[in-house]
Amino acid sequence: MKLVLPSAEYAEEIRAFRQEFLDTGSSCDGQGTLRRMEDPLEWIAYCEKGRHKETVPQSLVPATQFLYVRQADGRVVGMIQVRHEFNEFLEKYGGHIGYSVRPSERRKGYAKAMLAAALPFCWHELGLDRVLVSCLRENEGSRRTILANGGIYESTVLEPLDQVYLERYWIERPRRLLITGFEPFGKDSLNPSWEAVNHLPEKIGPWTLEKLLLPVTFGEAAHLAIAAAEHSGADAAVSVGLAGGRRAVTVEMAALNLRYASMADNAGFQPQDMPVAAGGPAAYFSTLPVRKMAQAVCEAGLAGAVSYSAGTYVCNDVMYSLLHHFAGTPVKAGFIHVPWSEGMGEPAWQPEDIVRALEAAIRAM
Ligand code: PCA
Repeated sequence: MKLVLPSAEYAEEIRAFRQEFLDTGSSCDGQGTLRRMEDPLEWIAYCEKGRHKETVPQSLVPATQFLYVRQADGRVVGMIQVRHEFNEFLEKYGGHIGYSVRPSERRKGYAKAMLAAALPFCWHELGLDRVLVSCLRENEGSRRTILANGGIYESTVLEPLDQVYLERYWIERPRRLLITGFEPFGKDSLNPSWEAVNHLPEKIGPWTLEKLLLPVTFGEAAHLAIAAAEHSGADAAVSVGLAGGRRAVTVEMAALNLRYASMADNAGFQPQDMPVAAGGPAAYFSTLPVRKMAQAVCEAGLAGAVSYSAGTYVCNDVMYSLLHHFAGTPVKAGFIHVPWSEGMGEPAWQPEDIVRALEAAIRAM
């Protein structure tokens, strides 16, 4: 299967496609003006003009029309149209994407695959971060197509022209998240931060996770985290560490340009008031939605809070270094401290609750 731009090569297929919709009285979604244009060549030329801001008819926004073609026999099984931007109608009702599968090719999973194939165009060619896709409240098939592509329901609206109810769904650009946990340090034989990170699912909402275990060593941990985030092209980097004695999972607000260790790190280094980065700013704020994340932990029925100090040990070192490195870029960074888990000290959390808290926080990013 492939998505292609309309071209004369497909003229006869386009004609047959159109005829099938007219014969069956099916709704011609995602086909632009095809219904009104008997001549496929006229429609193809119209689609081409519609792709560019300079040539698109006034009152319309630029849109790319695709044919969904089955390579085995060259049959056009579906059409999908991606609007590059919104006008008032699209913003409220029509959304970014319209599509339809020809009646004789339905119930074969083509709609789902066609929408999936069109999304990378939205992210990489159009640079959109999320797209709005709407469907008739009664259209179970379309709803399932949207949900299968990660659509999140937003609201139902009454479309005034046709007096029909439309459900609005948002599909978010998939995002890469580097998430790190730490090895044990001090007297502990495990570190619940890595235990929890290691048990997180591979995907949380729009985020695809890459996990990394960090050593509790000044400088080196930060270096490894930055290198991994760069290497994987991460959209965000979140580090997780242990703060024994805290009762809540805490999302850190800020990191200081300060290294002070009351005990040596795992490499035996014990800095006493040194900068993380000589000449760097005194502090950075997290670039994550800190308060929203803490709130999400609470809404999951667990203790979540914002913390205003990540300390001056290795955790702060990693947080500061990530923020310093990615300052001025779109890459977001931040830190979450977790409490002890069972058997380590009081207050202690069940390991699975720490996992749930992290999941809730990440989902809110
Ligand atoms: N917590 C330490 C470092 C590693 C960890 O899990 C900290 O809070 O700095």
